This record gives sequence, C-alpha cells and structure tokens, in this order.
Amino acid sequence: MSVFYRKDGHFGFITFDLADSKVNLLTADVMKRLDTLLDEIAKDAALKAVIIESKKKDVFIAGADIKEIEGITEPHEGELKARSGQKILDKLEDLRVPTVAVIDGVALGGGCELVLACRYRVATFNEKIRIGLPEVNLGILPGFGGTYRLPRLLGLSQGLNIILGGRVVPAKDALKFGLLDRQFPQQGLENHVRAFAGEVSDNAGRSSHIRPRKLKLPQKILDRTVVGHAIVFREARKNVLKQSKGFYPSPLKALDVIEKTLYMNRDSGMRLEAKAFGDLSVTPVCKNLIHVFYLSEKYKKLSIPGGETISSPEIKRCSVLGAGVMGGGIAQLLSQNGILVRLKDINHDAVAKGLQAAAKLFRQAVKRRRLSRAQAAARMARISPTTEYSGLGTTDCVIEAVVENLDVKKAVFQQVSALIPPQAIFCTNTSALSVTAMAEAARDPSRVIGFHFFNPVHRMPLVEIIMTRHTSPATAAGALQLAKRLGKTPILVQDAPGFLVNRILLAYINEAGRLLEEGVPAAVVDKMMTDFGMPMGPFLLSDEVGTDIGVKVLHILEAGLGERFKPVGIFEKVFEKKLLGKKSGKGFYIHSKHAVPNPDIPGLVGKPMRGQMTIQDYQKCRDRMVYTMINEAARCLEDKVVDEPAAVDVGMIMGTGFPPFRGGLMRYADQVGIGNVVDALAQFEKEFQADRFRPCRYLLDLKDQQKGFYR
Ligand code: 3H9
Repeated sequence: MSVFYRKDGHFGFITFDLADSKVNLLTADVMKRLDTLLDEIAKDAALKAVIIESKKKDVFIAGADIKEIEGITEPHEGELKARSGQKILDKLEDLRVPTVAVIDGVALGGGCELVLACRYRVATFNEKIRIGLPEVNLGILPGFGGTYRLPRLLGLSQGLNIILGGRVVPAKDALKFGLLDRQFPQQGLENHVRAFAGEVSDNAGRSSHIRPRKLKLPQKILDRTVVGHAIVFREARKNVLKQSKGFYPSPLKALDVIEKTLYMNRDSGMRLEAKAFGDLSVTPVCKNLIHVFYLSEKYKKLSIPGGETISSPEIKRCSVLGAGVMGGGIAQLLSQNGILVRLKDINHDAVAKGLQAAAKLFRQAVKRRRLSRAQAAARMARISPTTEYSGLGTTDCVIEAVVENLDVKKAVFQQVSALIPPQAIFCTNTSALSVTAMAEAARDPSRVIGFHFFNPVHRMPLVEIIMTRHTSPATAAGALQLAKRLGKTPILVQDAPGFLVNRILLAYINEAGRLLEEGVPAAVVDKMMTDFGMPMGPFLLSDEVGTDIGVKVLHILEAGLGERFKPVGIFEKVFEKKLLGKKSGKGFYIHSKHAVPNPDIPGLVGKPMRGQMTIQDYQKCRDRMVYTMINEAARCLEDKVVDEPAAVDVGMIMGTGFPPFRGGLMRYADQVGIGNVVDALAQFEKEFQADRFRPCRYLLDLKDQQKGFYR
C-alpha cells in the first residue's frame, strides 16, 4: 500500500508512504488509490478538514514516476495519463472542506501540483525542502495541472519563472512567493497543523489565501492586467528562445499552453495542458533528458566496488597548494562546504590573488541573496593563507593545484607527503599529467589520487577521480566522499594521458584545427558545433582555456598516445604569436565586449578561407569532429580508462557541456547508429589518408555484434 487514510475527530489524514521506496511517487497505482480515497472523503459530511502528509524523511512527493513517463510511446497515451491525473487532483481541489498539504521535504513536479490543488500549503523549516516544477528539465511540462494552477496562485511572472525555468525553491522563498501559507517547527508539527486546520476550517468559505500577496505597482500591472500579461508573455518568449536556443521544445510549449489557458476555464485549460504533455512525452529530447536524469542519479551515488564497507574519516581540514585560478576556486568551494582551508602559494601576491578570487565568489553569492553577509564572512574566514608549509601536520586532505609541470609536482609530492599525517589523502588537480608519477614520488603512493576539477570550479559539476595502480580503496572512497560533500558528480577514471574528458575534447579541438587549416573559418567551425548544441565552439573554447594550455596538453597526449594528438600547425603558430586567447585579449578571436573573429588568423593559416559551404559539406565537417570524439571515447573504453559508456556521457555533459538534450556522446552515437559512425570514419580515413580516423576495435566489435554502447 502507498496511500493511507485515517480519521481523527473531524480531521481526515491522507498519508503518502510508498512501500519499498526512499521517495513518494505519484505512480499510476498511487493515483488510483488516491482517487478512491477522495471519493470516500467527499461523502463524509462530518469532516472539517483534510490534512495531507508524507511519512518519508525529507520527501513529501518527488513527482510522477519518471519510469512511467519514459515508457510512454504514443502522444495519446501521455495525454491520457496526464488527463486522468488532472481529474483526480481536480477532485482534491473540489473537496468541500479545506485541504492542507504539510510539506517537510521535497515537493516536486506532480508532488508540487498536488499541493497546488490543496487549499492551503504549510511547511516546516527543514533545510531540505524544495518545492517546484522541474518538468522542463525532463523535456516535458507539468501535466497534472501545474501550468494552470501555479500562475493563478503566484501571479503570471513568478509562475512562468518557475515553470519555464524548471525551478525548485526552498521553503523560505516559497513563503515569500505565496506558494506556502505558513511555516511551523518540526517539533510538535502535528499540533501546529491541527491548530491551523482548525483555524481554516472555522473560516471555511472565506479567502483561501492566508497571506494575500502585496504586489508593488509595476508588478501589479504586469500580473493583473491584460496588457501586463502581454508584456510578460513577450519577455518570457524572448528569454526562452535565448536560453533554449531552439533545442529544448518544452519551455516554449509550456509558454504557449499558459498563454492560451490563462483566460480559459479549468476543464479546457487542463485538456490543453494534457495534450501538450502527451506531445512532449514522446520526443527524443524527453527520452534523452530522462536518460541524463538516471545517469546523474547513478553517478551522484557512485562508490567503488565494496566501497560501502569502507569508512572514510570526515574531512574537516584541507590544504590547497597553489592559489591560482583553480586553487582559489577550490579553496572557496571547500570553505563553502564547511571545510577549514589552508591556502598556500609561494608568495603573498599569489596567495592574495587566490583569496580575492574566493572573496569575489562569496560577494556574488551575497548579491544573489544565496548567502547573508555574515555567512559569507564566516565562510571566507575558514580560509587561512600561508606561504609556508605550515599546518600540514593536522590536515585531512591536500589538494595540489600548482603549476602544470611534472617535475615541480613531483617535488611537491615528495616534500609535502613527508609532512602530512599518514592517513591524509593527497590529491592532485592536474588536468593531464601522470598521477602515477606523482604518487611514486610521494611517501605513500596508496594515498595519492587525482581530483580533477573543471574550470570554473564553482560552476562545473564534474570531478574526474583518477586512480593509479597504487591508489588504495580507502583513498578512492575518501575522494568520492569528498566529491559528494562538495556537491560534485564524480566519475572514476584510470590514470592515462589526458584522463577521459580532456583526451576526448582535445581530439576534437585538434580536428577543428585541421578544418581551419583546410580553409574553414574558425567562426564557421564554431557555429557548426553550437548548432549541434555545444555551449561554445572549439576555437572559442580554446581561447577560454588558453591556447598555451591546449598546446601543452596536446603534447602530453601526443607523447602518451601518439601522432593523432600532435598539435595541428595552426595551434603552434597561434601559441608562438602569443595569441593565448581571452587572457591575452587575442586568440582565434579578439576579446573585448564581445568576441569577434581575429582577422590575423587566415594569414597564419596561409591560405584563403572558404566561402559558402554546401549543407553536405557543413554536416561532413561537423561529423568529422563529433565522430572523432566518439572514436576517442571508444578507445578510452577499450583501454579501460573508464568502465562503462555512461561514465563518458556523464563526463562529457558535466565536464564540457555536451548537449544534454542529445543524452550524451555515447547515446548520440547509438542514435546515429554504430554502423553509420564506423562507415563514416572509414570513409574519412580513406579520403584524408589519415590513420586517426580508423575506427577502433571497440567500435568495430560493436558494429559486428550489431550492438550499441547501451543496447
Ligand atoms: C512529473 O512529475 C510529471 C507530472 O507533472 C505530470 C505527469 C503526467 N520518478 O535521488 P535519490 C528515485 S515528472 C522515478 O537517491 P535524493 C531516484 O532515481 C517528475 N524515480 O534521493 C532514486 O532511485 P534509485 C518530476 C524517482 O534524496 C530514488 O528515487 N520530479 C523520482 O538524493 C531515491 O532518490 C522530478 O524531476 C521520480 N520522480 O533526491 C524529481 N524521483 O534509488 C526527480 C526520485 O534507484 N527527483 N526517484 O537510485 C529528484 O530530483 C531527486 O531524486 C529527489 C531526491 C530530490 C526527489
């Protein structure tokens, strides 16, 4: 059983407690049971109020069952699913007596829609509470009445903000927006709720708003007049088009639905919502985004085999060596997550830069009201600067982020490993150098591990955790635990040149360089990839990272993996000319307010750039870059750098911004068809007389077995 009903005096209690599940879900069975209960409740003339609660810790209801949505194959099936759920929630809304949802955890998607159908919503002060409608992140829209009810409750602007952005908000914001009526302490919750239910049942029939929202004048016009609505819709459409770049259909569809239903009666509005839900639920984008949801659920809980039995001591103190861009960012992230940080660099200026970088991030958090001034100051105070190797005797973990030079790093490992407690974890944030070589320079190689953050540290969700043959399970378990504590998604990678993400990325960037040398302008190559959905093209990315860094990493990859990674001539030339990218103001682009193509690049290429391309040529160039990535990723699987295709997809989406709507690089390859990828690569190999395109064994085997990476 999943939904229980009890009557206590004049109050009815509906309790959600889905058996054998950590979370409550509005599965088809749960909805059926709720339907039956509501029919019974509606007949009870003695009832004064209905209270809806959850027995799950930190979860009210996590929404409809995503597995059921994944299984929808026909739009009509999706439409019916939404329509039947809507009718049940309409019954809840239409109950004669007041209904009170008691939220002490997450109320997401259908869970939020259920509370919207209640007359009142109260919550505890539980920090874990999140309320909202994340459906667009799954490529769908709220289908249990959310698009109809939320704009009516919160006003059009705030309603659109939540629905189109797939936003979820903490209780404090929900109270401010009018999504909650009241907050109570967890202690004595039932008494508070009973008193509240008593109060509202005495007032039944009067306002359903306990806290009527006081809108300031411009907002009042925007939210409460037809002209205001037109302005809000126009702005929202502009924003959605800008954000979704046409790749994600659901926010636009949600906007269309709300625009049409805002003045409709409930039944007509709901029908339109259900139809739109059905249409979206069968799109490849929806199925791909659901795949990404599962991947991220799986990887955020990643453990090493047998890792559940290893207890790693909590990391309370951490030393960060090197206060550059990465070191400063890492120090900020650690202190943000309650860890005391010792930030070391060789001189005061260098340390000051790292501190300034951390302080800037905290200032931004205050500006965005994510932190109070006092909280930011307390977090900043957790970082203590030093130019000495002091304080290392009590550290639980060291993260090395000094200059990317193996000899320097080995010296650091040798020196510092003698100063830290024997059980401390020693991490390197190198982006490509041999972690094994560093481990072998340390006193205890089993405590050394790679912990590769991506830039900017506070924003990029991925951490590559790099294991060497020496790394102990306890060290790996400790590193995974740290990654989770920092809110990052880890992937486990074996030590190999460039690890996983940079290896794939640089194979692709080098191929982009070859296209440029063939006369395809850098901006055109970049557009090919942004049209594919990448957040930026390879040349702009190269400018962001720094062409010096790119060339350096390519040389490391060339040394370890061979000729195919030899930096293409144009990268060497750009580097020699000190066109380092954003940091020097010029690279493939000139960086001022906007990046504009650098007119000197064609001269460096030494041949005229091509004019208009045919669609076929355009696609072929793009395929060369994308299939190069697929081939390199397959080589990583063949070399056992990672253990499964899912790790590649998590790495590429979270480390490079590979378009989530494509479900990941490996899933994209499956959708193209492995046979087609292999044939195209073989064709490129022949046409360009280039070994680098030769499909690797892993791909050939998949083709022979008529398999895909996932199927
Ligand atoms: C929707 O509601 C559509 C409607 O508008 C209309 C329909 C017609 N479905 O992550 P955890 C699983 S769409 C299926 O470890 P946490 C999760 O995968 C839905 N499964 O806990 C995991 O499985 P496993 C909109 C779900 O505390 C297990 O529950 N809702 C769902 O770290 C435990 O979860 C969302 O998008 C689900 N809806 O985080 C919310 N939710 O044990 C998606 C969870 O096999 N969910 N599971 O690995 C989340 O964001 C997080 O899971 C949550 C809990 C914050 C709830």
